[in-house]
Amino acid sequence: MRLRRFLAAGAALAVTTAAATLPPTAGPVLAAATPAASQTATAADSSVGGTIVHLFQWRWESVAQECADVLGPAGYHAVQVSPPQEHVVLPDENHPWWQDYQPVSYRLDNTRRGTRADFIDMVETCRDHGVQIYVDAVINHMTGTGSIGSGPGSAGGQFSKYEYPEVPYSDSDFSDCRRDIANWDDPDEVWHCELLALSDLRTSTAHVQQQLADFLNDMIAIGVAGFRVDAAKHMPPADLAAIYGMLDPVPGTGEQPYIFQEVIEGGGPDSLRPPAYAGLGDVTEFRYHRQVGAQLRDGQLSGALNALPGQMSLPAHQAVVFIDNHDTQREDPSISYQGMGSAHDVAQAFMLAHPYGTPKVMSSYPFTSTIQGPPSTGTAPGNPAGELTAATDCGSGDWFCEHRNPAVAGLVGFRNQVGDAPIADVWTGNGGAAAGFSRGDLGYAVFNRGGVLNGQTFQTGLPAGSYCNVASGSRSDGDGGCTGAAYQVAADGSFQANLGGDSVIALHRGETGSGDPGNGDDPEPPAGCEFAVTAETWWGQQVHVVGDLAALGGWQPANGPAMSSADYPIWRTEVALPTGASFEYKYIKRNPDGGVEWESGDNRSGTAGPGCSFQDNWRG
Ligand code: LM2
Ligand code: CA
Repeated sequence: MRLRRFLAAGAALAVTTAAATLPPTAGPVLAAATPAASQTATAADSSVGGTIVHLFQWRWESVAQECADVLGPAGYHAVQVSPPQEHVVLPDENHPWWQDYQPVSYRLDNTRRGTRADFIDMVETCRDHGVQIYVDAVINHMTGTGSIGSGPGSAGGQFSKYEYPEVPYSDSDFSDCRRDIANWDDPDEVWHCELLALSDLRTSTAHVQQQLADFLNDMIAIGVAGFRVDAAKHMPPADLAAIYGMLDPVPGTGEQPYIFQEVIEGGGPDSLRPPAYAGLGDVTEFRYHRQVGAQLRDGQLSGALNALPGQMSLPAHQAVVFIDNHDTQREDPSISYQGMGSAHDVAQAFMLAHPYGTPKVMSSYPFTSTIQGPPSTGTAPGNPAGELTAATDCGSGDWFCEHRNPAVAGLVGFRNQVGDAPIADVWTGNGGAAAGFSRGDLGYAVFNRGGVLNGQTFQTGLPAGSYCNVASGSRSDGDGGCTGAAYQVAADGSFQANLGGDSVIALHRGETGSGDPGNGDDPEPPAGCEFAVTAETWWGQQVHVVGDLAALGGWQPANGPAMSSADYPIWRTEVALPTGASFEYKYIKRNPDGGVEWESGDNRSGTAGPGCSFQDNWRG
């Protein structure tokens, strides 16, 4: 069900052919609450949406700047921003990020991400650059029982649990079941008891529905074009249908806001599963993270391809897909940028190139504790709102900015360029750790989570020519050359390449250009990096190097390259790593019985390049 234009402004630069194949601007939707209606595929609703990026916890000023500098030019369609309403303030827990998920009122006046004026400026600036704002809408509940039981909130509003005079809500506006959900298979409990002890709104009443619609319409009037509905699974579809039905069209486009609902698939009856909500708007497809994400993490590219779409719970046009989100990063950290680096980029790039679902790119900040708030220059209580650092300063180490990495940003443009062109020319290799496919005759992308693969030929549907690898650069405006590698596609549509470990090559018609060296060879062969560590061991122990690149075992002790003891007590090995890759690593001692001893302290870090050599001392 599509409510939005597929192409962001940045993609308008792209070359010709795709335009004809792109879906037209779809008309308004909603209202059709029956799943049956949504399963009738039409040309319009079989399309999937443009790329969303979740700028988790970014301040409004930084989002605005990013729309202008990065997101618009790269072709991102929308930004999911963190909840903007007044929330609890928790100095005792050092202002965790999840303060935002405990609303106190629906005022946008003062969160640590900025003021209402900043919010309005962000929406307008982004819109001017062709990027929409989607708000994370917390409408199932208000505050919880925790460190703070009463106000003031971030904008000064008074409250206590079940009493929120600013809205206003009072005791009778909350569900009768005043305890945590116990039976997750019982829809009545899941809908009407408390999630995490958060006061559960009686969303079936006219008063509550009106307050929620007023809150959402206030943001629509500002120009907000869509919503992630937080904890949608905890509200009956009928209540949601009533609320969505009260929403105004988005000014400017006249379309109804885009809605995607967070429904985490668990066990339980069909009424609690994603398809039950899909008639109302799109739905998060957690199987993508769980199944496709895990396979990409484990280097099973062919498995990831095979899972789509058959092993998903939703048809492509109703699913919002992601490799990780702000919750899974913390609760199920099996795949995220933290610790996975370039492997995570490969996974997000795969998601962008594949036509299944509306992709949501995660952009996050490093953390050592799961509750840690966003990077802030002030500390509580001296700076109670917590002054966030500028997220656009990606090099400072405060923010990861995954969405800027070439393999991610470049694949956003790829996705826009290929539109809904079908998958073709499927290739898998490297023992299933690499896979590639065409999107019609508009683009070709290949992904490798295994080791280096030299001199491979790939069959594409592209016309002969010289193409920029958009995963490593773009066409330079000055001389028509590529800023990264270029590949020559021959008259029969094939090209040859050396595929680095943990790497992506993506070619499309919108980014052609002559390349350096211009013959289709990867100009950056993998670098052989030497690792040497002085480490005393007992007889039978074996030293390995382990790190976040696939060639370093992806942090799996069993997969890290073994080192030679020929120069004992110096242990040595040489490992081929993707040139330019920054990585983290550590040494481990493996005992004959399989037990592992890690060296102490922080991860070590390095960058692969010509002559790379790392001389270290074991840290006991
Ligand atoms: C979501 N989707 O349905 C969000 O994606 C998720 O991040 C939210 O939880 C959750 N629903 C509620 O909106 C986060 C965070 C929780 C945190 C809540 C509320 O993951 O840890 O719960 O926000 O701030 C915290 C405490 C919890 C306590 C609760 C109420 O961790 O132990 O429950 O506050 O005080 C007693
Ligand atoms: Ca509820």
